[in-house]
Amino acid sequence: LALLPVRPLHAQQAVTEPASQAARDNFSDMRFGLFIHWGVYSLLGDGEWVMYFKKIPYSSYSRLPDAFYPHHFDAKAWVKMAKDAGMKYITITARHHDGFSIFNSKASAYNIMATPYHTDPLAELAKVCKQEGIKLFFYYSLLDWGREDYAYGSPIVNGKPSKGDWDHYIAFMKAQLTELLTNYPDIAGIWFDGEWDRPDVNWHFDEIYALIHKLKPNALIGNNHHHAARAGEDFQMFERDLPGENKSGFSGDASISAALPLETCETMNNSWGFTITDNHYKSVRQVIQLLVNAAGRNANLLLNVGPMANGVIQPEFADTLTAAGKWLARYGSSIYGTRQGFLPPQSWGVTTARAGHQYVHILQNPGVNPLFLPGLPGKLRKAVTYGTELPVKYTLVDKGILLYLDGFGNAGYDNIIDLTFE
Ligand code: H79
Repeated sequence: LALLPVRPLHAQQAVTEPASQAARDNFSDMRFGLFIHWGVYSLLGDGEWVMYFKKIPYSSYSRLPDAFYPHHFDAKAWVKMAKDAGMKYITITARHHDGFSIFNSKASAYNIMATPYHTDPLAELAKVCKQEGIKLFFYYSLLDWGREDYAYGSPIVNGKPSKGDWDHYIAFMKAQLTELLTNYPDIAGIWFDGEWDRPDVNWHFDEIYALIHKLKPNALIGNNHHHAARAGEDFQMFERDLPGENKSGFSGDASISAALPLETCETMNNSWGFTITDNHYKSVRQVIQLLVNAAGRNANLLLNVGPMANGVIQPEFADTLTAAGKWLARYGSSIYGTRQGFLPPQSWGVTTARAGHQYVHILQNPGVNPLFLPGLPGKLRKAVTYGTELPVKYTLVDKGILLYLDGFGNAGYDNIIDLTFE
């Protein structure tokens, strides 16, 4: 009798068990997070791509760690800022494309312990996040401009290395991810970026994702590869686009995965890493509308700041975030824990839904009064303006509702109608 063929053991081990639905739901419920880009590039004040765009040879760039001493770094201050902004999680760059690890790593000497600071800021941040009930995610670059095994093919590395060692690079990343998931035991997930640099290689994501979920079954995995989500990924992100948009040019291939939590990442100005010349600060109105527009598309907003090398988050960011936090303290239940409401995004705004409520966010004057909303999702019990609880005049019609938008303000983010259903 012939034996039935069996799958080799190593292939079985690589099967990815996704994080639980509850972990994914909790992620969506948070709706607002702080993205932090911080590394030795912050010293140069020209963004995290400075090595690439200024064609800085790796041999020169790698002098930067010797000058990195963030004497004002205060994890408590960062976490407090995030909490005051109404944010529920933080995603910070553990290692960006320049290859510098801002954490204590045995797998690479090019890390924070090689700086005069000689202290792991991620350990401190993880401790404070846990104390304060903020979830912490690590951004992790797949692309590396400096390592020989990666063999980045650009003049910035003093000529293309003659040969890479891809297996070695994959093993290196697994070693670092193991550090990140075990040395910071409460880590909530990994945010990958940079895959688009090498479409020609096998990234071994089956093994990498399986490793992450083996070490921490409910760590959420996202990968900013600009395509539809792949097996083993727990959330889908859109860089500088709301789901369905493609302003960035990155989201063209990213059909929306209805099954997964969504996240839009944007930044407070036009830069990720600290950029001294970038004063294109988003206004409070822009930030709140971005958050509302994301929630109305079923997405979280991961909003970035690039702290200065000294560890300070500039007041132009912090003040706006504080104002957004004041808005959330008042209107948060129309955002946290919601999902896209009964209407898809409209020219005038969006709807969000939670526990018997539909929140109609009027972000700009619809130009018509009354406003017709088609297809109510149930029997309406009452309609009030959110916050004041004053009744909103309405007429139920055959196929929906006419809402009379009388006495509405012009701020563009505080006209919310709370519809309660039986
Ligand atoms: O971490 C932040 C950025 O550094 C990283 N993702 C966010 C969250 C990122 N920025 N850009 N990209 C990823 C893709 C960049 C592609 C390009 Fe280029 C950089 C297009 C033009 C410059 C490299 C050089 C690829 C094509 C030319």
